[in-house]
Amino acid sequence: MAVVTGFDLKGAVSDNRVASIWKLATGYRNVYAWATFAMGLAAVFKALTYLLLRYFVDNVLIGGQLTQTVFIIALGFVGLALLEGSFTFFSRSSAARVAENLARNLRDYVYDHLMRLTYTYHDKSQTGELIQRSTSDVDAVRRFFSDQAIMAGRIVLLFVVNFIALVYLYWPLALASVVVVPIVVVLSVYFFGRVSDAYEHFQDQEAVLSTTLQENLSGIRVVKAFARHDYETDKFEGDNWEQFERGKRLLSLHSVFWPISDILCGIQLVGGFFLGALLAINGTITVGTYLAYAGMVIWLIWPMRNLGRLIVDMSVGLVSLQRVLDLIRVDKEDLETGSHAPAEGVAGGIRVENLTFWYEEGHPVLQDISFEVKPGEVVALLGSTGSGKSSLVNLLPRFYDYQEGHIYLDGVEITEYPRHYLRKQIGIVEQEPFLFSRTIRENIAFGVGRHVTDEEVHAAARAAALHDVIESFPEGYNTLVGERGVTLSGGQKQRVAVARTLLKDPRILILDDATSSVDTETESAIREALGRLMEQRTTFIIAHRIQSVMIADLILVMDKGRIVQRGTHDELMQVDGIYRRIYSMQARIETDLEKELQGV
Ligand code: DCP
Ligand code: MG
Repeated sequence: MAVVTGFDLKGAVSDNRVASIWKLATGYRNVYAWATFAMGLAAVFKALTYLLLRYFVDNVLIGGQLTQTVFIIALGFVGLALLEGSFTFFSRSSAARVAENLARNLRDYVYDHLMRLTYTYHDKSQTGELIQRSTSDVDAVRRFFSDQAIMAGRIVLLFVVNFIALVYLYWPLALASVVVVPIVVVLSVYFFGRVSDAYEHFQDQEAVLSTTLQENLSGIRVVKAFARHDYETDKFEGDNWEQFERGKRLLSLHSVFWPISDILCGIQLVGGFFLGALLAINGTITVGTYLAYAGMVIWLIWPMRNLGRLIVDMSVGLVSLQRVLDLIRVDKEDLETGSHAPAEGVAGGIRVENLTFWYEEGHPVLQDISFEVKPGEVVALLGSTGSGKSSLVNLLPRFYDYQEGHIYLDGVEITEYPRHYLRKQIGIVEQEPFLFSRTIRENIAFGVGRHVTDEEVHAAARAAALHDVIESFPEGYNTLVGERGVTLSGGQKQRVAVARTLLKDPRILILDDATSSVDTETESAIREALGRLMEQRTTFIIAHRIQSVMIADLILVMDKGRIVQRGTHDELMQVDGIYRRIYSMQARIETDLEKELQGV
């Protein structure tokens, strides 16, 4: 299973971002601790280099004793440089590796989480927004853990170590060298807030842009058919312009902040050099101390300069982290929990009692539905568009949860079954089938969690009256289907979806308008093939043609979320009602058509 083990991010969701980061780093904290330690050592070796420099200048150079100590000191410089370099390298590379791992896990987790969110959540959310959170935001989080976390450690350690070393050199000079620190900190914190807001705005707009783009690309046919290019292009330009404005605002914040912080740090550096020189000239400190100071103070200013950059970058990382956590916060579907999961599968008897269901409170789409099907029987649902047929069958695999009443499968309420189990037992041909940009074979074999042979795939395709069509393609079963299957016709797509469900071999089969896009002849071919396949399984058929529903053991005629008529074809033909009206209408159209054809 694709679930990332030991990485339950749900636990990392906290209102406190620091707590979230701490939890996210679970399992990686040791490496970070080592990286920090190594970085601290590197900083110490750097400071030691300057102390050695002081010794060299004061005791060797000025003392004028050019003996073999010079070589020892030279070796000391090389050794310290090597040590500093190795520890810096070790620290950075281990942190980067860990951050890549963390980001990979996070990406897997977010993807897995997206796949497991409820239908209701996906109904309401925009694809572009979700894509952005799982790509660009996750990447910003990665940068947070690889660059910024390490940078934070480096800044703190370099500052602390060099400050201590400076205090050791000559403490009044050390104090004089950190005068601007409070100003830089206050400034950084102020800009942190401003940049966070600006970046959040920027990301929100980027999500709007990706959603517009994604919708227009999937709906390109509609845009073209209604000649709405200009309108849609203008709309995109408007959104893009807004994105540009927000990006500009973000950049202008940066362009104000950097010069200010650079000027402050520059003044501090020059002031320190100057003060140190004065002290050296009047003999308060030695020349060696001055040189050591000049070297170290650069590494004291460096953290100060980078503190601002770090804080600003971090605000970006933290905003993205928040956006990712907000997504993770959404409850996913519980696929596994459930007390009833008989290993031998289900028989397929279904009883619905006083069922009421709504998507939005106060607007029930199904009301007071009751009926019963024995295992292996066929139920047909007939009714006007929007009467709730798809909604009713979508409750069976628990895509949505009903509010009132009961649905029993083999006498056990379906809420007792784990969703995963239930969905293995039920095969559904969706009203608007979706095909992946993979080969036809892969699309047909999609729902089967095991290796399938060519014979099995061909048998399923034959049953869906599709085999000959596929064979006529130059690439046969290896023909690639474009996104949303644009290279196939509507009827061909439907038949791929039928084949896919048949191959899954479910106990309960749901055909939601599965033959709406195929001609009458093909439909009867599929019906014949399905007739054999439906024999041992409970089947729900939603169809508009009487021929497709008349074979059913039970026909339910629906209107506005209620069952208004029920019975077999013969029973329903006895009474004056919607069913008989639809029948005679369709029969009339057909005889008219026949007459016309004969007249030709
Ligand atoms: N509905 C909704 N949210 C959804 C799906 C549907 O609010 N995610 C609403 C739209 C309709 C009502 O529920 O008002 C019933 O929709 P169905 O899809 O169940 O209707 P049918 O399947 O009967 O219609 P059709 O024959 O057009 O497929
Ligand atoms: Mg429908």
